Amino acid sequence: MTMAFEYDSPGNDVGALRRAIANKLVFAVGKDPLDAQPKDWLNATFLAVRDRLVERWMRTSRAQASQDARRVYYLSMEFLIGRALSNALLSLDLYDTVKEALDDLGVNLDDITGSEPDAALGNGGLGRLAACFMDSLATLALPGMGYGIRYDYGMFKQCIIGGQQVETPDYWLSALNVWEFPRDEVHFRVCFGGRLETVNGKTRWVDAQDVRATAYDYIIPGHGNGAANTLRLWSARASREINLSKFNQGDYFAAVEDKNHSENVSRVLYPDDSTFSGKELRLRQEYFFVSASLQDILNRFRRDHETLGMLPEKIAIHLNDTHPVLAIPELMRLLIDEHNLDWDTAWDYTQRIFSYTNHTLMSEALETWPVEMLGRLLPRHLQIVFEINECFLKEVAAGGHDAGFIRRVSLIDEHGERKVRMAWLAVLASHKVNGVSELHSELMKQSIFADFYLLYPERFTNVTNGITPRRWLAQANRPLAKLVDRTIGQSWRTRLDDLGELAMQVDYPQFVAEFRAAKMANKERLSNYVAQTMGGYIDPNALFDVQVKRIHEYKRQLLNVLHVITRYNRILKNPEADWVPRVVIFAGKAASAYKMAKTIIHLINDVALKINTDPRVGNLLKVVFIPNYRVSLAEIIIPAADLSEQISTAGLEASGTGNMKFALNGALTIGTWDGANIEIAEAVGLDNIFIFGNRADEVERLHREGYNPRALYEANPELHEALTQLATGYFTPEDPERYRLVYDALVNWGDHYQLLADYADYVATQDKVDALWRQPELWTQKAIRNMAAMGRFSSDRTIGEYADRIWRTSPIKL
Ligand code: 26V
Repeated sequence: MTMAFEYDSPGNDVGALRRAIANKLVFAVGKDPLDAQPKDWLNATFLAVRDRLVERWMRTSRAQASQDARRVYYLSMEFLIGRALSNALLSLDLYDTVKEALDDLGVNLDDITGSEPDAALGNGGLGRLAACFMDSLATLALPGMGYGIRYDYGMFKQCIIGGQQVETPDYWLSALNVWEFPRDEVHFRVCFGGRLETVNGKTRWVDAQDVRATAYDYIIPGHGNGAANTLRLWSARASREINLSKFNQGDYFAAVEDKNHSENVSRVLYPDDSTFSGKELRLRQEYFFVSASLQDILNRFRRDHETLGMLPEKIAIHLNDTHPVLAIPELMRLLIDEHNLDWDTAWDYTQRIFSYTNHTLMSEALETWPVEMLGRLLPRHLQIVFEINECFLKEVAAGGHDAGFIRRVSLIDEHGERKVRMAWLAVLASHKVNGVSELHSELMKQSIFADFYLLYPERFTNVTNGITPRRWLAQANRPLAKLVDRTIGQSWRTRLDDLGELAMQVDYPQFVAEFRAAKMANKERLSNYVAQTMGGYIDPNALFDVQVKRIHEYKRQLLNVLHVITRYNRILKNPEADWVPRVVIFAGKAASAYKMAKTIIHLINDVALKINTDPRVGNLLKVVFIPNYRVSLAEIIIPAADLSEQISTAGLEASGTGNMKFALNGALTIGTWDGANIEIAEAVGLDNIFIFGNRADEVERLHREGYNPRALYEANPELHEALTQLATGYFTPEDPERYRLVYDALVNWGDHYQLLADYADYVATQDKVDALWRQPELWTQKAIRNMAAMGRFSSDRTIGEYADRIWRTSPIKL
């Protein structure tokens, strides 16, 4: 006879949590409270909080299985999650309770949350978007999960030494990794290499080498809805611990080397989101996680269904950019080779299952894998891609298209070394393809996918990005969140449109004053952070002008620097004038091989050093480069911003999501007519945002018809002065040539990102910013209007659109 399965549901009052944390510290962490370090308290608290999520998690899994709703699988090489503890506490509404429980134990919650490492398994916008999407999927109780890679090393840590970026590895997995559940029993073989054999008309992939993908599960809590979803990340294990024959021959190191080699697949995140480099290890990573995920998905489906007949009704697989596109030939292979479906059925299923999001139009980031490499590593997949291409090109030819068109749409680029065009494959195999802002989705149809748009216009759509208000307001900005709660209640956390009610508050001086006080508290917090980590004082009364994002030429941190230099020159010429004191804040990482991006960091620091130590300037202008930008640092910087710099060359920033985070936290935007800036401008009204510069069509026209940056340089005295200072080593007399190439790139080599074309308008618009800052009431009213208009930019709205229009799935009942 079996006993009834009984366990203790954990309690949620202060006493229960205090005992739970104490128990975890002693019995799970194994520490005497007298010796416990902050890290030990963090782990104990983690484990206690995690217990409060597990029931929801199990209930959600069961509900998903029993209701047999269509499940969404979000495939992404990157999930830039950040810290988990505060987020979990907020989702359970246990923040204050746990704080009190820890207080009773003599421990400060904010001290220990600060010692949690970020899960930095992503580069920037694309990875952070995936993390916001996981939060919204769970909060909307949608049946779905994320799949990715459990990198041993995440995004590198950035130090600034002598003004320059130095990278160090980010080993984020500590010995006791309390947030993940290792699932040793969930593992799949992933094969590489080998050759193809045909037996009785059936293709077999033989003599391959394999690695084992092992699952690690992460709980993604829904906000206040009792749901919790799963993020499953794969880690590589050697399929044999050591090579026994080598071991027996006495070559211990060679034996262990093999193991290392296969486990290297999940070792490290590629820390570059600017250029595609075609490294074989990267291709292995892509296939590794895609193959394991698809085997897992099909396994789960077959557990609950007799046949594969319902597969396309019951699952949707989303491709976050082209990085997981090998999922397409992998699904075809599994359906045909392992499950005996015929080609046409497999292709029909594939097209109904997949959808794809494009995140960039920049040609240097587009993935194209050499046919030679694909054939060597994944011979069966290459064969399938060739076959898809053959069917497709036949159809295109039958449609009467000419040879030029056929060459352009072919999945194989035949210029020089033959390459597979992954974006083409994604579009061809998906029923829906979306861009991430209105403008980007339009440009996508007119530029890279113009030919495919002609063939399949109904496939193309837009889903504008969004951000989770839980992390980016409730968690990051407690002073402002509390004010909003007091004023309109808490519903905005899951219905961000409710912030609209704040608009009327602009007429209530009490609210306006409290809004300003919240901003001031956040600026003081940032000022303290800067003092503690870098030394040096920044005055919270100054205007905080902030540009934080990856360093990339198209994002134009250099344009910002040109404005800083201009402002410095103006102050020196007229030190007694009534200047608006500003602190210009930068942060962001440069890809390690991206020379110009690294030079820009160096320049910012050199300019900062000169300006910050110039007694003639004093507090009128300070420049700060805050090292090691990451999610947890963004949570400190963004709430403290007065001005948000979103100044990419129009047409080049697909959406931007930082722009939304700043506006939600009561900063005003200075930005170009690009990406989601446009939709933000439409939401807040042109009176409440600073737009400048050429629009995408004008940028494109200048590009086509020729553009003369030198003429602009010669015609504008302030621009001339700033650029000459760069060229002649004004900021670095000890090394006068240091920025000569920067000058050349702008003045002599065509200024590819058209900084000089926008310079004058940018500087004039910065003057308008100053003018508004002198009217603090008006400034704050506009900031409030910005915040009030951010409803549309919740990732709940974004995910709702994906669910309705692309995945065709709906929430489960809990
Ligand atoms: C690209 C590459 C290129 C090759 C190797 C590795 C690698 C890794 C990541 C990427 C992603 C580049 C695309 C990207 O991050 N796009 C950003 O996506 C955001 C979310 O949609 C959007 O807000 C940003 O505007 C867009 O730049």
